[in-house]
Parts: sequence; structure tokens; C-alpha cells
Amino acid sequence: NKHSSGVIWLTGLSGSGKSTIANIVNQKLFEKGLQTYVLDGDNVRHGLNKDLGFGDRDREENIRRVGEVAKLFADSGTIVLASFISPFRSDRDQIRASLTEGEFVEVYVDCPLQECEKRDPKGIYKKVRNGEIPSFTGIDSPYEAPQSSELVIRTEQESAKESADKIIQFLQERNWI
Ligand code: GGZ
Repeated sequence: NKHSSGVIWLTGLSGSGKSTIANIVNQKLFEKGLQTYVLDGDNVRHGLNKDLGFGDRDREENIRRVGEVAKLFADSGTIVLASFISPFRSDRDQIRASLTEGEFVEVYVDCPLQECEKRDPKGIYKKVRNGEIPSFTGIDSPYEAPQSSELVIRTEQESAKESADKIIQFLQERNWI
């Protein structure tokens, strides 16, 4: 008996590879005929959470709302891939607690700040160093790494495809898919 719904929560620094991995997993699950959806800053911060910025309180509210949306999707039978920095442990734990046991998989996308900054896929760290973006996670805003996530993925050491395969394998072991 398969689960086939729940929330896969990817947390990590900007540029750590969360969205890339989420999109590969999404594609692979889609190919297996499963109902999936990716939630990330691109589709949430421009719409539902347009009113929120990057202060601690706004990040907390961002993650709270995203958690509620993810829960609704999961209730509808969808596998949700949520890709957010989600820097605060307590916010992530609240989402875990709001879901049925086993329906929340926390994936720590672990990558050293120096490597994220070196990649700088959107040129955002450059702007941060130029003083254009205040309260940036890992620089002058905190990131609380998970202490007991279901999975830790070190993107400095493996490709996005390998990371995605690890998540798929985990879901298979857990009988989600
Ligand atoms: C962190 C910021 C900031 C600040 C803009 N701090 O790499 P990106 O650009 O495309 O992804 C980052 C995204 C983070 O949004 P989240 O909703 O995931 O953040 S949180 O969970 O903390 O609420 C980054 C961009 O927004 N961005 N300003 N100050 N990231």
C-alpha cells in the first residue's frame, strides 16, 4: 500500500541547489504517473506572499503560509516538493507537526556558503556583497541547519541528478511510491 501524498521539504542556503533538485524529482515522479507539485519562491513570493519581505517575521510568515498550502495539496493526494530557504528550525518543525506522521520528509540541502557564493547562479551574492541586499541568509541573517532531517544531501559532492535519485530511493523505501 502506497502513500503517494505528502510533503518533501527542501531547506538550505540560496544557491545550494534546492530548486534544481526539486525540479528533477518532480519530473521523475511525473514520469511515474504521480501527481506532484513544486512550491518555491518563484510561484509563491510573487503571488500569495507578495506582501512579505526577508525580515525574520516575514520569513516565518512565508513559511507558515507555504506550510498550509503544502498541507492542502497533500490532502488532495499530491506529492509536494517545497523548496525554500526556511532558515528557522521551529518553523520547519511546526509544519512537520501539522502533518500526519511520515508525511513530511525534510531534506537538508547542505552546501557551504563559500560554494553557494562561488556558484552565484543569479548574481545575487554579488549584489549582497555590494550592499544592495540586506539581511541575506548566511551573511547577515541566520540559517539554522536541520539536526535530524530524514535526508542530508551534500551538493558540493554529488550531482543534482544523484541527489534527486537519493530522494526517489528514500520515497521508495518509505513506500510512498
Ligand atoms: C535570502 C533572498 C533575500 C534575502 C532575496 N535572503 O537564490 P534565490 O534568491 O532565487 O532564492 C532566494 C529566495 C529565498 O526565498 P525563500 O522564500 O526561500 O526564503 S525564506 O524561506 O527565508 O523565507 C533569493 C531571494 O529569495 N532573496 N532577498 N535577504 N534570500
